Parts: sequence; structure tokens; C-alpha cells
Amino acid sequence: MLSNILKERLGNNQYEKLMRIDNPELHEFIAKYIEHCNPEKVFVCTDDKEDIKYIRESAISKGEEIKLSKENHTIHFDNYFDQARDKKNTRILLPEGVELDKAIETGNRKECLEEVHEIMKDIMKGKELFIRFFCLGPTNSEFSQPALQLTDSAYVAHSEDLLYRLGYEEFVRQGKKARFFKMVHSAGELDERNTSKNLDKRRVYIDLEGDTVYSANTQYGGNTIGLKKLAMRLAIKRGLGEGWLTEHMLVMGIHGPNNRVTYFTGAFPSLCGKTSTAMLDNETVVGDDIAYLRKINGRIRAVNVEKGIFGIIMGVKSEYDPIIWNALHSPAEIIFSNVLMTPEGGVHWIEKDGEIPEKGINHSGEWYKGKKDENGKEIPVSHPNARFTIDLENFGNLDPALDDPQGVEVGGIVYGGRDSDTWIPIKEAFDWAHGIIAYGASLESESTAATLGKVGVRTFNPMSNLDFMSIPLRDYINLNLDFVKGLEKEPRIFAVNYFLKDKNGNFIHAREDKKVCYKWAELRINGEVGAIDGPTGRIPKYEDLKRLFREVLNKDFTKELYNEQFKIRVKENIAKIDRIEEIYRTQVMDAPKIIFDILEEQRERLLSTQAKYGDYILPGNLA
Ligand code: SPV
Ligand code: MN
Repeated sequence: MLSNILKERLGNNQYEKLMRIDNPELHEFIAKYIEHCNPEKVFVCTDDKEDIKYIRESAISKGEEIKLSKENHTIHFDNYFDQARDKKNTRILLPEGVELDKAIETGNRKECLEEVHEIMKDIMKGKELFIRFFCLGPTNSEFSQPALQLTDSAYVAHSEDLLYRLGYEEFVRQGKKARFFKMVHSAGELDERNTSKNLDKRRVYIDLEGDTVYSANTQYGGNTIGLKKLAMRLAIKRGLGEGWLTEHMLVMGIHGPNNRVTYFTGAFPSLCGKTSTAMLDNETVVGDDIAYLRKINGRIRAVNVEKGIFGIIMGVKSEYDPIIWNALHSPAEIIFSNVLMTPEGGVHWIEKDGEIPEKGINHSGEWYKGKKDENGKEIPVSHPNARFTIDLENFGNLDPALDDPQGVEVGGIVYGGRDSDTWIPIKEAFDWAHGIIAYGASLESESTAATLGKVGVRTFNPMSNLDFMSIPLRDYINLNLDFVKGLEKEPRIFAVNYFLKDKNGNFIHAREDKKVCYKWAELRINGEVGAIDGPTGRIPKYEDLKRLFREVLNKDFTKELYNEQFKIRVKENIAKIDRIEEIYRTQVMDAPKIIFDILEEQRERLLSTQAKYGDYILPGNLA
């Protein structure tokens, strides 16, 4: 009998904790995977401080994390070949006859379930299984999604403490009613460095029908922290049925004149400045990675699904990211991953302030300056996708709305990718559909180190959400388009680009310049500045930016620089439309006609302006 299995495998203490949750479906699921994965020991983690402490201590005692010299800081390493999301082996499982777009990796549900169960048979032998309960989004809210995590990695279980709201009491409260996401993870066999060994059997399989994700033989957070990118795919599917959105978006408050706060959400592919935008100084952060959006009382409202940051550490410098820098140097609980651990128990990463240490231990093992990989390429001091994990409560700029069950009202939505030659630094869409199609659904980004594979290739990434898409793009885009129906007030949509380069390949704006773009957008939303209608959207006027550059950054913004940054690059924009149209025509199933209409209108506008002013159009020509 079920209760016998559980009693026997859990022991009294853990059994009682589990039984406080009155949900037979939950008990059955747990019993099934205890039998299947066969751990030696099981720990049921409640919201109790002592339980949570046990998780962190286990990560250290089992060697998945190493204590650093600074109080509360630890470091974790993933296998050298397990440093990013594994797109190839991450699949959405589809029953016979169901199809998704080509760009989405899928697998036959029956076959893949068999395969992953085979891989996971007895996979936890000799290990301890941690059972954890969380709530995605604020608790006690329309947004709340309860989630269950089973994992044999104390590092994963510990990371989730810093990143998610505790949910054991929420499960107790909801009892049989809970419709929860289920995540089963095993790091698999570990090598002498305590990193996953059987990477050839690395799998991340998303079973939409079962609301379950299986993740095996990997430790990298993006593949394993079930509540992050794994539950995200389940939520996208659930939201489609219920009319809400799950977005790869930051949520932040931009502070306007007279203490006004206007909230923005922003979608950026990985390694394109999402976290550093969310952490702009003098603004407030609600979230930096995943948001749920709902229509409530005629407005779009958003919550941070998480409550912590699993952020990229490369490039974090005291000068550019003072807030993150300070948090990383505080005694807050932090897990560093895949950075260099110095012999003194400190840490170093790419582009950190100060000298690169001579040696230490990093993602490649023992490391010294000049160390080369098997292809003769120099191994950097840390992996470009190395990260830090920290609770947002450690940030002075945390917005008070983080846990508001109502979320925040979205005033503006921003889309941005890594684009060296096409989009201007900021522009505003003519209307909702234009923004969704010409900006969001047309997003491309030059590829980065956040996923395995080649860096620098221009890749299509609608709403920066393609990697997590679990429904046909057609449905996702339609859901976005329809999201404004019945709204009293529509958010404005903007596109930004922080990555424009000149002929010599140098960025043509300073990192901090983005602050001005957001201040401008905030004023636009509140009707306080005008704009110039251009062929691709509304462009800031020189005088407004000049004033904002002075006010916000105390910098002189020259007309030459404005022209260089904001000139409309006609050919590049048309080439982009050609690429995007081609993708929607050939790779997306039944792409909605409105996509082609809106892109065609944009092409016409570009061509007619080109006929008047040439290939590069200065905003002054359009005013
Ligand atoms: C991203 O790559 O978008 C991240 C980190 O936020 S991961 O958890 O790998 O998805
Ligand atoms: Mn992300």
C-alpha cells in the first residue's frame, strides 16, 4: 500500500511532514518516484528554518558547494561541459498527432517518457532525495502556482531557497485543491569533483500532459532548477488555456517626476542586459527573469515569478553595476557558480575589478593563467555563463511591490536583443499590435554563451521566449495580440538596443546611457514628451534626450551622437523584415496573417522614406 511505502522509505519524522499535506495525488506521485529513483534517504523540507538550514548544510557536506572565506558564501561547480542550458536535449513531449513549430525541440511523448524513466531508474541509489514545496508568484494570489520539486541535488534545493517563495504551508492550505507543477531531477552519478558525469544521458523532458518535468544527469541551474525555466514551459501552456502570459521578462519600477513610479516589463534574450537593466540605480527592481502577466480590472498586471536572482556575473564591475557589486560583497547568502575560487577562498570572474589571480579552481578544475583547453583555446578565469544566486531581499533597490498579490500595473513593455547594426537605441510602437509584431515577435539576438553552441550568430527569438515555448508560436502570438482586448488602458510597447556598433566594431553608446532611454519611455507613457514618427516607430526628439542626459547622467549628449545612434538604417531594417517574414512563412505553422500585414506596412514606410532621404535617415528629416 501507498502509505506503507511512504512510511517505510521516509521514516516517521519525514512521513508526518508529508502527511500534513492532504493531497493523495501528491503522495502517490512522490511514492512513485521514490520507488523508481530509489534514493537511500528522503528529506521532506517544510518552510521551517531548521529544515532549510539542513538543505544548505547538506550541499556543503556532500561537496556540491564549497564554503568560501566570506561568511554565507559558497561556490558550486558544474561539469566543464554542463555550463549552460542544453537546448538539444531539452524537449517538449507531444502525444501522437500533436505538432509544434520546427524551432521547438520536441519528442514523442510515449517514447521519451520511456527513455527518461529508463535513464532515471535507480538513479538516486545511495543518495538523498530532497522534497521541496514552493509557490511561483506571490502566495495567496490569483497569480500563485504551487510547485513540487524532487531532487537529489542539495545545490538545486538550496538554490531554490534563494530564488522562490516557500510553499509548504501553501500546499497544506490548498490540500486536495492544489494543481501543482511537478519537477523530478537527478544530477545522476557524480565525478570526483561532484559534477554530473553521464552527460551523454543528460535529458530535460517536459511533459505538458502530466504537468511534470524530468531532468537528469545535469546540474547547471537552467537545466535543473525546476521552478525556473522548467516550470516556465508548463506555465506557458497552462496560461494559454486560462488567458494569462508567462514571459521571459524583468519587472521594474522607473521613477519619474514627483515620486511617480511607472512599472515596466522587459524581455531580453539571455546575456543581453536583462539583469543589469533590472538593477539600474535609482530605480526599483521587482524581478529580473520571469514574469506572469494577467488582466485584472481592465489593466495588465505583472508579478515576479521568483524572489531571487540567478544572474550572470561576467562583467559585473563596481563602476557599472554598483548595486550587484555591493550585494556580492555583503555577507548575504550567495552561491557563486563556475567562477574562480582563489587559494584564499575568494572569487574572481571575467571583467571583475582588480587583477586576475594567478591560479585557483574554476569550472575547468585546477586553473592557472594561460591554461588551455583541449583545442588549444585559452580558458578564461570564469565561464562566461558563470552566475551568482542571491535572494532579492539583499538589495536596497528592491521594490516594495515584490510580494503584492495583485502585482504591479504594467505601464510599458520593452523588447530588446543583441543587435549590432539595425535597431536604434529606443523607439515606441505606434500601437499594441505593431509593438507585439514588429518588436516582440521580430526579436532577434546575436547568440551568447548562455546556451551551448556557437556565439555571435543572429538568431530569431520572439519575445525572447522561444527557448521556453511549449505551445505553437501562432497561439502564443495570438494570445499576446488579444491580451489588450477589453483593457481600459493599454501599456505602451518599446524596442531597445544597447548593442549598436560603429564601423570599427565599437559600441556607440556607454553602458549607462540606457538609463536615459527608460526615463524617456516613462515620460512618454505619462504624456510628458513628444516624439517623431519614423518608419519603424516613434523616435525621441533630440532636445528631450539632451535634457535627460544632463539630468540623469550629467552628460552632454551631442547632436552628432544622436544622429549616429538614431539614424534609421533602412537597408538593415528591410533585411530584417525579409528574414523575419521568411521565418514566419516557412518555419511557423499557420502564422497569423496580421504578422505579414504589419511587417509589410513597415516595409512600405521604410521604402517610401528611403525614396525621399536615402539609406540612412536622420530623425531631423522626419520631424
Ligand atoms: C537564461 O539563460 O535566460 C537564464 C539563466 O535566465 S537559465 O536559468 O539558464 O535559463
Ligand atoms: Mn532567463
